[in-house]
Amino acid sequence: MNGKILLINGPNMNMLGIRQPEIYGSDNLETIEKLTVERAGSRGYECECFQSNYEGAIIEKIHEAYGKFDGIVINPAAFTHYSYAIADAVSAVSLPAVEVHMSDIHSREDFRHNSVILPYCIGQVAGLGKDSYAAGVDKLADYLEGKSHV
Ligand code: CA2
Repeated sequence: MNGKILLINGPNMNMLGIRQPEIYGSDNLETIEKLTVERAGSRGYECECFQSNYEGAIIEKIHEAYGKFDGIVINPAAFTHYSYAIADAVSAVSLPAVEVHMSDIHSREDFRHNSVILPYCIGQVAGLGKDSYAAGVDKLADYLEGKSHV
């Protein structure tokens, strides 16, 4: 294996810390990426970070991950709820992926309750704020180390 994890953040995540801190907290994307890189490092993995507001760019990044990364931590943001194209990309590369959300999507608006991507992931972490990312890295690292068969 390559010892590498890919972190993907979807649309509007570049607005974190700028608007709606009551929902998503006051940390910005840069801080979240730094915390994720640190947690991955503590588990022995390099972590590359990618954010895009474009569905096609996210799909191409997932395709590029094939053969280069051991797994993916992804916050698909609003695409979580309707992008069958991103779901197909995750399925196509057959890499273990963990879906993460800062907010508890299950206690918000009805349209946020469902994820079309989760069926192709090994698990989901939601509602821990920025800590969802570290928990997502741990879930993925545990899976890669054979400690979990979720
Ligand atoms: O809780 C999460 O992490 C979400 O993936 C965040 C998405 C939302 O569409 C998902 O349902 C849950 C939103 C991304 C950030 O959007 C912002 C909106 C306003 C201000 C700052 C960020």
